[in-house]
Parts: sequence; C-alpha cells; structure tokens
Amino acid sequence: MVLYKDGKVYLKIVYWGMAGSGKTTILKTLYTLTKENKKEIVPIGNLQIIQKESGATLYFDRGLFQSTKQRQVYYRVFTVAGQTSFSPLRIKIFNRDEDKTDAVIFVADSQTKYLEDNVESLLELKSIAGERLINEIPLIVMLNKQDLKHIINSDNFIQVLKNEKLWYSPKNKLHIWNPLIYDTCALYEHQKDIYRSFHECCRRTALYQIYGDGKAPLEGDFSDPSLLIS
Ligand SMILES: Nc1nc2c(ncn2[C@@H]2O[C@H](COP(=O)(O)OP(=O)(O)OP(=O)(O)O)[C@@H](O)[C@H]2O)c(=O)[nH]1
Ligand SMILES: [Mg+2]
Repeated sequence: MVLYKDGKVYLKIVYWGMAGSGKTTILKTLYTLTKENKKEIVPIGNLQIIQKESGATLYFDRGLFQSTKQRQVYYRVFTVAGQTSFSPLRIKIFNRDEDKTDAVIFVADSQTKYLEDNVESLLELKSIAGERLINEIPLIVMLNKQDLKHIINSDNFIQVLKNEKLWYSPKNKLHIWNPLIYDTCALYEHQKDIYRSFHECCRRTALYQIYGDGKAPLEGDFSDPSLLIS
C-alpha cells in the first residue's frame, strides 16, 4: 500500500517466485548496479538479507531505493522465501494489513523442468492477489537463468499467463498493462535486464498511483518518455 510520510511516498514492490529462481540474487545485483550512482534509482542503506546456510531465503530480503528524479519517491523492495513450506510467511509479506503490495515482479526459473513449479508459484500469487493483479497491481515477469540450457521463452510464458487469465486481448483496454516479460540473468558477471525490468516496474507502479489512483490507468499515452517518473 502506498505510504505517505513526511511528504515522502513509499511504494512496495515484491519479487515473487519459486524457490531458487533467483530473487535474492536479483536484489543483490540490482543493489550493486544502482549503488554506482549512474541510474535513476539509488539504494538507501544496506540490503537486509535473511537466509539459511544453503542460501535459501529464510524470511524475506529487503532493500530501500530512492528515485533520483523524484526524490520524494521511495521503493521498498522485498523478496519472498520461495520454499513451499514458507507459504504463510509469503502471504504475510505480501498482504500485511496496513502494508499491502503495490507491484509484483514474478521471477521464473526458465529451465523447462521447472515449468510446473513456476505455475504453482503463480497460482499461489493469484490466490492471494486475486483480481487485483494487473487491475491494481502491475505485474512484470522475469524469465531468469536465461544463460542456462533447456529453457522456456516468452511465448511459452504468455501461454501460461493466458491459461491463468492474466493476459488481456487487444480488445480489452487493460491489454496495455499486460505483463512485460524479460529474459534475464541475475548473475552479476552475466547480468541481463535486471535494472531494466525493475525500472519498468517502478514506472508502472508510479503510473498506477498517479494516473489511475491505485488502478491501471486506461486513458492516455503511457509510452510518453516524459512520464519516466522513476
Ligand atoms: N545460472 C544462473 N544461476 C542463477 C541465476 N540467478 C540465480 N542463480 C543461482 O540460483 C541459486 C538460487 O538463487 P537465489 O537468488 O538464492 O534464489 P531465490 O529465488 O532467492 O530462492 P529462495 O530464497 O529459496 O526463494 C543460486 O545458486 C544463484 O547463484 C541466473 O540468472 N543464472
Ligand atoms: Mg531468496
């Protein structure tokens, strides 16, 4: 939920996805990239990473980022713990009473053998966010680990989204807010589209709030570069 405090705006973005899809790695790479101070978004303070010895997230990770163009705009970024047993915890992170999520970046492990697990994770998200996905909560998809072999592509995932009614046809006004799907690699040395996907999520989140009052705005040309508000 958008928080307004001392003239500042805080937007909450959650990286969601199956265990091991790369959420924590993405957040770390994003942090390193934005720390160099050459982007439109900079991190404030350090990341909070809570993990098991195995590297799997135990509770959540979180970081705070600030827009350098609109200094009063902050992004509170969370990753959930993807392991199946952490479901109640994920729901809590996503939907705390006073602190609902404003945008989701769904992180899929692109290896074909994990397609079912990705769908399961998407279904869980759908069961929690319900009708709010896309309508009120912008959705971005990262097909992560594209550096590996035997992987799915965006057409494969569009089919998944269609099956789950998370993809609008051009006849529907909401189709301009269909999830953008990025082929990504989270490893810092081979990074691909980590910042770009995050930036687009920030942009959509701000547009939903400013032009749609918390819903997907339906009138206007949102490809206008002057609307690059993050
Ligand atoms: N090859 C490759 N490996 C990746 C990529 N992203 C993450 N990994 C590796 O995948 C493993 C799991 O990554 P994490 O970032 O811990 O995954 P997670 O989604 O946070 O997992 P949970 O916290 O359990 O939900 C680690 O060994 C990462 O180095 C990628 O783009 N390519
Ligand atoms: Mg993690």
